[in-house]
Amino acid sequence: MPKDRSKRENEKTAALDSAREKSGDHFLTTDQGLRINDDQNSLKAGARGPTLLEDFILREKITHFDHERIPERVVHARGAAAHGYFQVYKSLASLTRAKFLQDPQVKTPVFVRFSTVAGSRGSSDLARDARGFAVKFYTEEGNYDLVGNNIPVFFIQDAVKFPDLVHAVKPEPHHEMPQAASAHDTFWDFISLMPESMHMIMWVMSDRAIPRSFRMMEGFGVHTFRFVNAKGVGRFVKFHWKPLLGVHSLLWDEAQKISGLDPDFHRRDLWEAIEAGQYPEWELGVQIVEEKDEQKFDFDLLDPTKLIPEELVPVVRIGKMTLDRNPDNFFAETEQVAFHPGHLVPGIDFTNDPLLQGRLFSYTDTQLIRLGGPNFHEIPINRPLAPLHNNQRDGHMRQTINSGPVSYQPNTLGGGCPMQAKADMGGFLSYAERLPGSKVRERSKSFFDHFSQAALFWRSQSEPEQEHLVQALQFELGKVENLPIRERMVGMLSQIDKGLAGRVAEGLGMPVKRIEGLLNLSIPADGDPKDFQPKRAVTSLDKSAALSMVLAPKEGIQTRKVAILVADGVDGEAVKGMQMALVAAGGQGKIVATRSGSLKAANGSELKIDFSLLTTGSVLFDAVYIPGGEQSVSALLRTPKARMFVQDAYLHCKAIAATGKGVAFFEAAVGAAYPEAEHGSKTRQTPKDWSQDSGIVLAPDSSPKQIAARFIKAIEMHRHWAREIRLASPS
Ligand code: HDD
Repeated sequence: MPKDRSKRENEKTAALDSAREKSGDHFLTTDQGLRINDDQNSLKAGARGPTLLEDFILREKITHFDHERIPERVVHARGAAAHGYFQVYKSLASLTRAKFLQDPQVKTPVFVRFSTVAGSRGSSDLARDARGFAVKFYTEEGNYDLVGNNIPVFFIQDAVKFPDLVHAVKPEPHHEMPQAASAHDTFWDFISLMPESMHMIMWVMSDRAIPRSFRMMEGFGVHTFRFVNAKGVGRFVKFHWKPLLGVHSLLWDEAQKISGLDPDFHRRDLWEAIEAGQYPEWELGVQIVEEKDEQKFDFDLLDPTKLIPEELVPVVRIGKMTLDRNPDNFFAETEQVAFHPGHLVPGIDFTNDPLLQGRLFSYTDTQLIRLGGPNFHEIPINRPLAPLHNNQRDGHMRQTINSGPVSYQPNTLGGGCPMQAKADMGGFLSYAERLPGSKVRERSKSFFDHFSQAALFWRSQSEPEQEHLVQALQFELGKVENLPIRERMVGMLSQIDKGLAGRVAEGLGMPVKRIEGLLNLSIPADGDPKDFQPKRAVTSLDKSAALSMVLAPKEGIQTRKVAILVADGVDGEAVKGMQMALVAAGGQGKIVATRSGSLKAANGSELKIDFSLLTTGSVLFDAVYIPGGEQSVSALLRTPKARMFVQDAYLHCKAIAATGKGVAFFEAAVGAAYPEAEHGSKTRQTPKDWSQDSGIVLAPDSSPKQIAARFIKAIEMHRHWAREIRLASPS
């Protein structure tokens, strides 16, 4: 915590303490306010006798404890959240009448919860999974919830399939395994029979499903929504959140190791960034499509398995969200917050996307069981800032004391209040869409192209991203025990791209078999299956650069965490010099040593150790620096965990710098472990050979000052993928 911040906190605590002292507020009480005289012993018949039923203090305490848990969310159970605010850049009056999107001076408070989908509350943050990205805007017209994910499409097209999807991905019911993982038979059994899920599968098998942090992932509203302006003119809109720190991910090997070292990695990262004043920021972007253009795409705007490529409709950034305050209490806020895609404000409306329509039922229903009744809107985190007036009354845990006899409408006894509000008084008017059609249980024919955008995603990935996707599919399908499921999946992948299917199949040691007539239960009973078979992938685009993380522009090293690997006798000036350079560039240099406590540098100065090798690994950092110092380097050389630390960072394609004798350590640790890294040669020659390895900055005769700029540039790239490609195919 910065110094002035902790001083302020201390002053606040002291003031609170003295206020409490005066009011007697510091005494322990029962829930009825009775001051408790002894909280260490229950009431007994004699010091060695039985406990008495009369002990109402014991009973109250234990009863409350017994009821502390509420049902966890059926999906998105594991999450972390923060408070902040949103500000629009300029008025969007021409597009929407939503008040919070009119005035750049207005700061609308928000509460944002990030989550994984499949795992339980106590599962690891590092699961391969979509991440929930749910934002509650407390606007003056009522709460607006944008309940999205970090992936712009979804597995299924119709909400009626949601329970099946979730049953398939959750732990298998007979033995409750595996936790927070899709790599098992029931998930892939379901998916291999659901061609519509293929686009989403490409995303969840990509590195997007293992983000570096919540702060470095995009968010998407997924469905096409509607903006409606004051004149009642509607336009289609897709929502995007663009993180100002860029979009970055982990490698699967890292995710697995971090799960052991720090399963709270994402939660901790968000918490610590906010405590350190490094407030995470996202820009809200919109893609706008005029109503007349609804049919101009080669996909259906109402189909949630499709995105609108940014090359076809650009994302316009309309405002910024900043998260600047951690919750005070996890349960009261993060656990009890209740989101709902149907929490709308005037100026924003739904479309007929059948996934969205089904969601509109599910979210209220789930809060009734999770939060215990219809009054969950009165829980502080869910309370709108806008005043509430209606005739809803009573029910479990009602907080509001409504006065007077009138709880109906129309009335005269209450002066006609509360009254309906006309549109110009802020009343919500549903968009008056014309709805031709008969009542049918049917999927629109325009929803049946399941492979074009999956193929677009695959083609748009860079070489390393494609390789990671192949490896993820090999991992997941490799865990599937039923071979026909694997076969069906590989056959399905071959509809996206034959090369992709071939590579996955090779790892699984099986051939790619064509699946005749894809099983697709969404074809109507009287429909001719031929009419509903997915067409050959056609799209007006060959590639979409926006779909690749590797190709995205990289800017700065703000908040990136660099490990400075040291032992006693380290070159103290080098440590300080690098720390200063990193901090000046917005990053952090943390001292990682062979033990905890503090250590003595060669110049006699004392350095506080931030992390010990006993509890950390380079997977928790973005880059590594090894300073010189004879004694420090020889201690590191004798420590297998220190060698592994740098080897891992190398394998994970991170930036690594070394100065002085630190270079010899790097050479000994990495050169010995990966001799093939040196451009195919099996024998190492001189240290300067490494200079061809982008991301490796070695300077035996230089100070950190001389190499800091180069190192910082290397960290900015996030990863140096050429290394991975070379390691995978030594010549
Ligand atoms: Fe959902 C929670 C996002 C489809 C039913 N969903 C939930 C959360 C997020 C999403 C971020 C967690 C909110 C929080 O942090 O409390 N859900 C999505 C997205 C979807 C989607 C982006 C597709 C575009 N969801 C979806 C469907 C259904 C649900 C089709 C049911 C028909 N979702 C729920 C739920 C949850 C939920 C059961 C569980 C806990 C909760 O609502 O409050 O109602």
